[in-house]
Amino acid sequence: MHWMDPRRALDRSRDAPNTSKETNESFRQTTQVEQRLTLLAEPTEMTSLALLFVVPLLCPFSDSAETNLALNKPAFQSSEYGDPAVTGAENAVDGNTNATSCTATATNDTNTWWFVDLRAAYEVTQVILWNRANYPERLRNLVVEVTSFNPVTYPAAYRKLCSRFPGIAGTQENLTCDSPLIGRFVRISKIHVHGTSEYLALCEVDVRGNPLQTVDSKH
Ligand SMILES: [Ca+2]
Repeated sequence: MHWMDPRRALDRSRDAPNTSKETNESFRQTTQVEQRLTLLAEPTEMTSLALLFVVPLLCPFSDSAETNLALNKPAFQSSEYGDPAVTGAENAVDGNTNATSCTATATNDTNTWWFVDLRAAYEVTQVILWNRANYPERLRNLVVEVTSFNPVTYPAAYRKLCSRFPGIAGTQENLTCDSPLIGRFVRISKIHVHGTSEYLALCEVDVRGNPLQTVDSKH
């Protein structure tokens, strides 16, 4: 009795020309199974890779652009015209675009602004403004900016320009950012001519964009 390397024994059994009919049939079936497994393995691996890297990137983006990111988020303004319950900053994020639900700053405010905290960083692409039909001049000569820093806590922090709107806003103005901007806060300010006092009034602010994504190969 002598020792034989198992790998050589397997090779010899596959190559043996005079094995029994039963052995040949078993070998043929084993080979067919191996071939089928090989054929199945390639598309299965490719499909898995596609699910890992493509699906997580595409699905959230396609839905998010249809969502108003500002809806019911915390909002603030430079001053109060009167009772905040009537003309407060949150009136611009309550989902009501009518003139019955608008903001207003104080009479003597010469540096008016309003901003919403989206509560997370987004890639902001568009800001839609709704103006009131009566006193439309209260929404004019506007600057729309996006920043990662709270404009009250860090008033000197860098703000990225989304869009400028000269003149009086119509009932609805769709302002598309010159390029998508990443940030958590969307700020709207009014350019006051020679420091004059003007109200800033917004009936609704609708912010569109995409959540920030990180590639996660585990999902
Ligand atoms: Ca409103």
